[in-house]
Amino acid sequence: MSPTPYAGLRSTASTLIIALAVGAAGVASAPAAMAEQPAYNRITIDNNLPGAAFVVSGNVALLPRPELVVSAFGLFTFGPTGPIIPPAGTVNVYRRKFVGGFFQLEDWEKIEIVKESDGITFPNRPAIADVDGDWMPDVIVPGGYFFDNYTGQQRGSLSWWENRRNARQWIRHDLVTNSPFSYHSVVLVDIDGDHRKDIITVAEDAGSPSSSADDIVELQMLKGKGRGKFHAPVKIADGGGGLIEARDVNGDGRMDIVSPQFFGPVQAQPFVPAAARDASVASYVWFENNGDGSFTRHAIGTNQGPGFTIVPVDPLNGGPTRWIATNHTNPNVPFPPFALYPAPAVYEFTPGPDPRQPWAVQQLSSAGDFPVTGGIGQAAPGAVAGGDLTGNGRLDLAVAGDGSRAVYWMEQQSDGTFITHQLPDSDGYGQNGGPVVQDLNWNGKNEIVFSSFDQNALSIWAR
Ligand SMILES: [Ca+2]
Ligand SMILES: [Ca+2]
Ligand SMILES: [Ca+2]
Ligand SMILES: [Ca+2]
Repeated sequence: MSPTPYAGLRSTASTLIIALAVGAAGVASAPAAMAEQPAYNRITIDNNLPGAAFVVSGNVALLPRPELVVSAFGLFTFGPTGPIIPPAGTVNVYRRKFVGGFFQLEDWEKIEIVKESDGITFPNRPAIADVDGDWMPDVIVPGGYFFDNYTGQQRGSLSWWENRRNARQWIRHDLVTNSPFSYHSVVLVDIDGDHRKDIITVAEDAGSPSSSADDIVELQMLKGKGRGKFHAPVKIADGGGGLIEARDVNGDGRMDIVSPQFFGPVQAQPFVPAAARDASVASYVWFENNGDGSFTRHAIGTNQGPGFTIVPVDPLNGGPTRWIATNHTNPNVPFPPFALYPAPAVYEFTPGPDPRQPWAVQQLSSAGDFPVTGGIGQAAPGAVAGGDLTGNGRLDLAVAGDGSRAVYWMEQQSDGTFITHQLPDSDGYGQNGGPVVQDLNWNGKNEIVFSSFDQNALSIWAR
């Protein structure tokens, strides 16, 4: 549980204090670099983004080049009982400027989508999608802090922001306001096959920071009416959490939902005998779309501790989707359940012939790749993204350290194993949002984008 921006996702009130107090302490060195390691340079495109949180990319404005959409929680202040959650954050789109006939990675124009005056508490991972069907991508913003309800506040929200004037003007549309739940991610997909896109999300109320028994986590659907209108959210299954993905996992033509689990029963995973671990205590799950409005939750992996993310990566040269996952743990904490979780790791999951059975798992990272700074409240790693970073046609990974206060990339070797490298100039660049792996400047090489809550920054690593 680290207080990242994503952070916000996994922190407790007490841990947040510690985390913020610890700040950017020392970070152990990553393993030695390989001879062929590309030399990355860090380019900071915003060094004044208080509470920098999530980063996504997409083609928001006309011209086929990607923009960055970035959320930020705002400025934290400190009261007698610890940090005070900022009441309002921001969401901005960064578009590259055309300077001297070139698009340079250094030159970006920042346009506000969600302003502080809009009063959105903890804008989490934005989703870029055409909500109203006018062919212009819009931005959906899930919001809220998962311990809010426990402290008597109900500031969870879902809103979408209509793209006007080629991403220069954004019209607010509220879907959910003043919710006791927090929302961290959404997918816009026609889940029920009526040819209207629906919103699927996970609602989380983490209750008391000191108890996982009172957590309420449920998969919710906002059924689409068309033209950007939706019904109120309804619960369609128990569990899941955090950052969800939509894929047709079992190939039956119906879209399913894949999710990590962090809050709730999974926190007691070590106390459940391995053979008895079902989907409720699984680190990662998928929700099978039964086609009749019901969803069945299946375990993907049941031995990784609290899950942070699981993402589909489409291979570069065809072949099946690769599922890459991270847990979120801290071996520094000497007492259970924390001490019993597996160490911070990046995993790959591969479904067997029956994806309803737990998937084969392989650990891609090595012991000690993501050293955590600090005790309870800190955890690693964070989110992960895939892409070829070396230009040799093999899939590599970018990994947020989060409570391991740096950013990393994992280089795939010819034998399929991975070697983890810390990106240069990232000591203390902790509690990261992103990564985005994309060729932003069309030079044939992928860049890596991370934000840092610790440094209030948004940076690109380029080579
Ligand atoms: Ca639109
Ligand atoms: Ca629908
Ligand atoms: Ca399916
Ligand atoms: Ca590039």
